[in-house]
Amino acid sequence: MRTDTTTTRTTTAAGTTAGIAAVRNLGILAHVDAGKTTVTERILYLTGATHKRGEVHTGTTVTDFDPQERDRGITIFAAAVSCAWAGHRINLIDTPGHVDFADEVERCLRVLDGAVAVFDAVAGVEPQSESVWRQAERHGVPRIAFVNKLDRPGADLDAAVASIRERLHPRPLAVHLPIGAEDAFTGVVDLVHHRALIWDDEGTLAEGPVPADLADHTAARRQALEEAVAELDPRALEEYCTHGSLSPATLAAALRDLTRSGEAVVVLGGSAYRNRGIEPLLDAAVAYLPSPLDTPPAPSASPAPSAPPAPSAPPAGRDGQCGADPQQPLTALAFKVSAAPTGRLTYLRLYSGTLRKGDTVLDAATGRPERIARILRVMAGRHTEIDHALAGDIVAVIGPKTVRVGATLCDPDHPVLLEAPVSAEPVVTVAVEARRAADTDKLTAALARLTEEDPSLRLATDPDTGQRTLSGLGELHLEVAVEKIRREAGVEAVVGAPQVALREALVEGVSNFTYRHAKQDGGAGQFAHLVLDLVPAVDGFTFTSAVTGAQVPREYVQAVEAGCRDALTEGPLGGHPVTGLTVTLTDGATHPKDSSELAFRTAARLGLREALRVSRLHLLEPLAQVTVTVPEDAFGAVLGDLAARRATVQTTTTGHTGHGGNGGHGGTAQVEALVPLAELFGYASRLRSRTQGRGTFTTRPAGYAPAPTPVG
Ligand SMILES: Nc1nc2c(ncn2[C@@H]2O[C@H](COP(=O)(O)OP(=O)(O)OP(=O)(O)O)[C@@H](O)[C@H]2O)c(=O)[nH]1
Ligand SMILES: [Mg+2]
Repeated sequence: MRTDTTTTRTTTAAGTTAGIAAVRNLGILAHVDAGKTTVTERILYLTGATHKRGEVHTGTTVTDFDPQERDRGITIFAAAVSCAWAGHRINLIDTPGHVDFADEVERCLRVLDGAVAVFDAVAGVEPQSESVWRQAERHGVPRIAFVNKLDRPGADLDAAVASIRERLHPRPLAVHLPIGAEDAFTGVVDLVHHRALIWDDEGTLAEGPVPADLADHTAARRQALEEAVAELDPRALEEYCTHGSLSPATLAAALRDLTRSGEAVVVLGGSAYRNRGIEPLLDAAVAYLPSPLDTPPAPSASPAPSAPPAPSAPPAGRDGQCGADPQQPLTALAFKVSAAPTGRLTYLRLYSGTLRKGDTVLDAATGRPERIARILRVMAGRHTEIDHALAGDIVAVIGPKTVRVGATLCDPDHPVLLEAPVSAEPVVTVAVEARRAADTDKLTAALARLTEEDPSLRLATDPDTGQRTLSGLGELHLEVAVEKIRREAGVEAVVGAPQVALREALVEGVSNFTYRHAKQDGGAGQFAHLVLDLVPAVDGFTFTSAVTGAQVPREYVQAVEAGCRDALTEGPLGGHPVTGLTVTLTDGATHPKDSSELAFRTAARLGLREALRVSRLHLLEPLAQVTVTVPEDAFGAVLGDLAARRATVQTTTTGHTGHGGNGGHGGTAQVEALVPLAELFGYASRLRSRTQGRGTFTTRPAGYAPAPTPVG
């Protein structure tokens, strides 16, 4: 992340539980271009973290600081910044909206306690908003919704709320009513506190009574809100039944509980670009979203077999206990590493304990000690050095040299391993080589550094050609990676044509496949005898054992499973990963002297390889769910082009006037289709030329399907 910054030194207030309760680890999530970075920028301005409002289109925002982000006008790397609002510390993470960087969002979601989901008031819920919403749901991260761009022609808060209800959550609770529409949008009625919030052209907020012409509308909306809340919250119901209405305090308390339990989603409105709606958004984040104390402790995993220390129990749990206790031994997750050659920054979320400058901590997975030379709070445009950080906080540290993304850093006397964020499997591969042979080593080092920062990038060597290959989540992902190497390491790379990552799936297995591994070349021999059944499965790989301990001891059975996994990395059709099968160990035999775990693992690897060679498999290719939005006059050409790309068209909608579309002035059409990813290379520029730049499309990974058999 930022490395070109000055460092200032400050002292911190002594940490208390009250201090932790005032922390909000907040993510900004949405579809590409909904306005996340603009919202973040306005938050930093309002909280005094910056003194000017940067803009995405002029490349002057705090969080899109990478030169590629500024050039492309999109967020690529998640950026964490701290600021203060109403006595609270907000650690804000601006995330990328483009699907190729979804892994970055996934890692951030692991360390967030709450999120603001941003929506475009014209487009409503867009495909990638739905994806990140589900991602947040999987992580149990409570959300509030901000319907942005209410200044745009065609903006409609009610329609956006309806699309949230239809696609994301059955209970969106709008707490704002817009004042003025489109270009004349000037503010909102705050239904909870029954007041008008109006911003002037400079973005200065004035609070006043609800305008007379909106009184009836406000009363009706307030009553509807009270009824919806009373229906969900028992305490509110009691008050509503007794008094026929709810006090602002009861309403706010209920909204907080419903947000945290996920039973309802508070919806606010505004226009970040016009500086309208950000103060109430911050107030709502502080009031409704949880603090680290309200968040259950991070899930811990069992230790890797190679990890020397035996991990202890994870930090104290929910159930009335503290989710983030500074007195407990240290546990922290490294969720982001910036491995720039000028200095390595490791971003940590502290789950328990206190981290002090100069501490030596343990990387639980590798067993390596790491010294924390400096602790930094990342502010807009600079870093503030602090001498300690408490449970619940997000900070960056300097010192650790080898910590990778997903590592747990903990107290060496209390080792614990947190579950690492799950990384998406790469679907696109390119061959890369240095333009000048002399740069080959430099390129390899730069590529290796990139994969440390971004585990969804994988580096390999093609077994046939010996070429270095880089795999990632999409064309843009790889393009950005190669460009980063050029800019930061000064190495020009030649990149091959993109290839999709294929898989091999079992169609018809074999049973009673016998394999005997016996080696006798002086010294200790190797002996293992196995009988395997291979059966197709819907997805993935499952191993089962039907042998008794007398036939094959338990530790050898585990070695057999490990050996099978080794074999599945390269299938018989073309060396692609193998999936969609269940392997059962049905029989086996050992030798009193020559059997070992190694012998069984080797036997399983070689045996399953052979069993796969005599089984029937087919190739699978990755699919993408594609939403294309185009002007109606280009619809026919776009459909024809999709058909030529082996698309399965699912729905088509014509005569859009905005909502769910790209916000054009009527006459837009939308196509939803499943398209093989291999057919989408270069689609962005093709669509641009077919629609004179007016078409847009978004993709989402949609699993795998059988690939057509190559002719000849
Ligand atoms: N009219 C209008 N435009 C806005 C508003 N907020 C943001 N924009 C514009 O929308 C575009 C995208 O805004 P960003 O803030 O970069 O959106 P983002 O969600 O961060 O985009 P990615 O990070 O690339 O996913 C920019 O041109 C903004 O100036 C708004 O309230 N009204
Ligand atoms: Mg952005």
